[in-house]
This record gives sequence, C-alpha cells and structure tokens, in this order.
Amino acid sequence: MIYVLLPAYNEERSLSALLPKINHVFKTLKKDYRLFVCNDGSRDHTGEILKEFCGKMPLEILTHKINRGLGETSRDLFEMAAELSHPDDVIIRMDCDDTHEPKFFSDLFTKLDQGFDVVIASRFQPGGGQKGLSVYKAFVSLCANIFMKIIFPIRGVREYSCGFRAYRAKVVKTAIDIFGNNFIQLKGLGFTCTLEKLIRLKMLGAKFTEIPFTLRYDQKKSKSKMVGSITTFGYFTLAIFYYWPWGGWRTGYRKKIREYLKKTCAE
Ligand SMILES: Nc1nc2c(ncn2[C@@H]2O[C@H](COP(=O)(O)OP(=O)(O)O)[C@@H](O)[C@H]2O)c(=O)[nH]1
Ligand SMILES: [Mg+2]
Repeated sequence: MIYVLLPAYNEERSLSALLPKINHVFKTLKKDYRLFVCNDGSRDHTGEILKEFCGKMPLEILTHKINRGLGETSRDLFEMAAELSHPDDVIIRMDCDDTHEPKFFSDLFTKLDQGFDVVIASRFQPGGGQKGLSVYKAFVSLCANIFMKIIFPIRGVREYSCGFRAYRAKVVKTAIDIFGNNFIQLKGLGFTCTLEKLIRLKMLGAKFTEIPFTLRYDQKKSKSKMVGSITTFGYFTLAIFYYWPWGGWRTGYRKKIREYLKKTCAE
C-alpha cells in the first residue's frame, strides 16, 4: 500500500488541480493508495473542496479546527501513516500547492525498490530544476541548501528543503518508535520539520538517494506560507540541538538507537 500525505493550509485553488493528477498517476501505475490530507485550520474553501473529492478517490480528511502549522501537521500525518502501514509499504509526502508533480512517483518507487529508505525529489540532480521561482527566492533557497549540506552532510542528498519525498514505511515506523513525540521536535519553527525528518533518519542510518525533478513554482496558485525568518531561526536551532551541548542529539540518542536495533534484529 502507498500512503500519500498532504498538509493543506488555504489550498482551495491548488487541490482541484492536484488531486485528479494523483488519482490518474496511480490508475496508470495500477497501484493501490490511500491519500490523507490534513486541512490545518484553512480559512478558505479547502474543506469544501476536499469533501467534493471524497468518494471519487481514496481520500481521507483530517481536520485541525485551528491552524497548528506545518510541524504539527506533519507529525500527525506521519504518526498516522506509521500506525496504519506495514514495514514494506511506502509513504509519500508532498506539497499540495501543485508545484510537486505526481508524474515523479514512479521514479521514487524505482529507487525505493533498489533498497533505499528515503528518496528525495531533487532540483539539484542533473536533469532537475525549477520553473517560476524569482531570482531572489532561488538564490536564498540555494544558500539554505548549501548551509544544510555543510552542517548536516548526508550521503546522496543535495536537496534538503523540498518536502517531496518517498519513505519506506519501516524507517518511519522505527523513527517514531525511537524518537516518539520528538520525531518532529521543533514543531513550532515553521518549515524546519522538513529538515528535521532528514536529520532523524540520518541518525538511524537510513539510506538516502535522490531523483531529478522540476519544481513547478510557475503552477503555484496559493501564496507561499514559508516565513523565512522563522525557518532560518529553526535551521540554526536544529544545528545547535544536533551538535551541542555535550554532543547533542548526535551522541545523545546513539545508545538508544543501538539498543533498539539490537533488540529488533534479535526478534
Ligand atoms: N498543515 C499546514 N500546512 C501548511 C502550513 N503552511 C504551509 N502548509 C503546507 O505546506 C506545504 C508547503 O507550503 P508552501 O506554501 O507550498 O511553501 P513553499 O513551497 O516553500 O512556498 C503546502 O502544501 C502548504 O499547504 C500550515 O500552517 N499548516
Ligand atoms: Mg510548496
């Protein structure tokens, strides 16, 4: 089974474009899927649009009455997918602003089938790119990704900030078993959770790779909800938690992870 997770905040215009594309791709690939959208206190017609699609595709809706932000929404969606899935299942997380094209799913699956745990749709692989981003936004994004690569080097990863990824369910289930509510710890810091998930999975020794993809910012119909200052603050906070004090997360969790993996291997 494939679980597709969409965090949605004021996405009334994008969802009507994106949802049929997701359904079409899965029909073409002849794969079963379940789509979970968390409507996070949207103040537009996101809720009504989602209800219209219920019954037309395997869509299930989670509702936060109050906007809780991307961190809490991602945590809810990932915890639910971890709970429902079998270890061999696949979890895909993507934006619902219609900038992540479902046609890339098959490339993501191919890499998972090759034995990778996390596959990232990356603008920075040969053949990848971005359309419609202002020069300023593209420059800031590039700088942020260089910063992350230096502070958190992960083999096979160049794209740290784009949330379009496929995960083998086993690795997400393991991460939630080990880190619990701290799988996404910096919930209140904007889009930091996208990076934090990578860091947590790196700590577990997950195998990462990327596929080239083109970010279609030219198709974006909603305003970006990224608050640069909060997210930048989040990246620095993450760096501090990871390295300091006394080794930070990096060494703090080492024993717990070793013991967990030893126990599950023995079972
Ligand atoms: N649940 C939830 N989702 C959010 C929130 N802010 C943004 N999102 C979603 O997170 C994804 C990324 O946001 P987006 O505006 O596309 O950021 P950008 O791609 O960096 O410009 C989109 O699917 C948004 O709908 C929020 O406060 N709560
Ligand atoms: Mg987006």
